[in-house]
Amino acid sequence: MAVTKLLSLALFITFLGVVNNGRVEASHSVYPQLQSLTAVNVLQLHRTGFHFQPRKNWINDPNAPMYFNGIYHFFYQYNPKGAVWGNVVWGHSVSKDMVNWEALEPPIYPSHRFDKNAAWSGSATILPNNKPIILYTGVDQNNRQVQNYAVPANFSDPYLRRWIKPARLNPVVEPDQGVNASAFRDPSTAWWLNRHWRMVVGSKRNHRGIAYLYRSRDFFHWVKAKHPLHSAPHTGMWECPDFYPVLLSGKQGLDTSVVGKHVKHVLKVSLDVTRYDYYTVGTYLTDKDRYLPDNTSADGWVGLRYDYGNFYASKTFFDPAKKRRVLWGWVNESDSTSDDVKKGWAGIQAIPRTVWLYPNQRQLMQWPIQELESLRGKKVKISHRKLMTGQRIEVKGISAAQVDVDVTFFIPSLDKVEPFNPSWSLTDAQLLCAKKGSKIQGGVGPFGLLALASENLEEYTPVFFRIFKTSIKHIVMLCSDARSSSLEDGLYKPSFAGFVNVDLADKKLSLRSLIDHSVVESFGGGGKTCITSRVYPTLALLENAHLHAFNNGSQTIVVENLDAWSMKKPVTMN
Ligand code: DQQ
Repeated sequence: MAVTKLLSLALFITFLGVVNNGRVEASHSVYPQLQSLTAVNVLQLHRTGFHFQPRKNWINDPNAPMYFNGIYHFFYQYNPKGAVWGNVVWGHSVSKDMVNWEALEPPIYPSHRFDKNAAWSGSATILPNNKPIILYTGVDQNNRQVQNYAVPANFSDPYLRRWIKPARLNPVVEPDQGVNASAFRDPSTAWWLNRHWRMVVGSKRNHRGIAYLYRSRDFFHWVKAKHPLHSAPHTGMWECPDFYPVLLSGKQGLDTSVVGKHVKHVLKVSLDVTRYDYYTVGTYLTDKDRYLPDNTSADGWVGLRYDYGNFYASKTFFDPAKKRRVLWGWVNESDSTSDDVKKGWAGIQAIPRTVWLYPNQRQLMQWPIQELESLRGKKVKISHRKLMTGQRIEVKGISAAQVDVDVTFFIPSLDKVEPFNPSWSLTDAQLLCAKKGSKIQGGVGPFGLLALASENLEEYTPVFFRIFKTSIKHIVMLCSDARSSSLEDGLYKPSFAGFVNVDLADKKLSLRSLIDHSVVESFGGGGKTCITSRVYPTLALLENAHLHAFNNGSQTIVVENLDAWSMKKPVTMN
């Protein structure tokens, strides 16, 4: 798409996001007549088995994930009255393993002049005396977006059920002159440096996306820095900025305040224009208090994504118990609003993922938290099986609608790899996936998994690789193609895709997919490229769902090893 076209699209969508029905709002679609339509029945059909979701109603952004005294806390944007966005309060669930969850009462909701019109997204910081504090966006009585704080009412309650928002100091940050008061939200976790706390708030000026930087000595009085931490032209509103250090090598996570030569920094922004999450890897110039992405890391929608599918408004936190950084992301529905209302629920969270820097220091790696494996039940294994052109191997003996499958493919020969046409875009794998799909025969590939397949393949979601070559290297594409996922019309069925940066020296490619009734969450190349698709089969349901490995390339592929586990449901899920 030409840049000018993109810009006008940005303008248009951003405009839609600011004013709708005369109210200031985030850029979620607003259906006033549906917002408070209480669900009579909660339809179970496409509900997930092991993904986080509340019992009913709408859920969006993850908020303030944190670990405190042996308990993981997870907050989220939640409509307690209906299955579409609106009436948003903070839901709250607690867990000892991020697999089993117990829902508590919403602790943060509009109640004061500084959040009279909404209580939107925010983040937690653990103060040095081991006291958690939350910063969140309130929409105040004048419809301005302001930043407020909330603290636990009673630290001896292990679940931190009640939170208070002291009226004396709130709001702690107001939009000053020059800041767009209807695009000023989602405070990050704060970090401590040179005797000051620092945090960023997402914003935009015209089409420039901005992460405004604020400093404070006491967490209650914040001063805006002269320069933002970072900004980028033509990227539109930056929602939910997240800024954190990653070790140069190793999987261990770091506290958000760590700086030094042994780390790089990551800045993630959720681009309102495209509704995907993008990150850059770079350097935090602490003397200038600015972040500089590496020249291998592009800002904006040509840049790296956490997930090339349905994944937005994500947030990480440092888990001191397991010394890891954990990523949460919201996975919205791809069905229609009327379907959501019928279902009585909408939105899930992706499985929490451990994130770390890949040794080439240019991208992150992501992998489902280890605790998920506690839900693995019956296991099936397939080893050293050839997949000739057009062949499929069915993975039998597991419940294919609720399964964790991890496969390593071996590519005997790369001689017949298809040339990469220079006219194809290297920044838009989705377009290429749409063009090539899972059936058009290539040289090496398409090969991969057919998830949620009906018996006669009327429905299936292929997650697969296709390999191309230029004169200098191989290009590996991972697709998660929802176009044949359901016989139902009128659904959003995108052919999501991303490139996987691997050199194929060992001629192996791995793929893990978490398949859970209406979600297929995939990790290619050991977590280099992730894609989450929402799908709504009509036939491939429960015991009528099937799982296959397939190869539609002209070259034989070997399933070197495939492990599949039927997944149990958590004992408690909200
Ligand atoms: N959702 C929240 C906002 C945020 C947006 C409102 C991102 O704080 O910018 O529900 O999905």
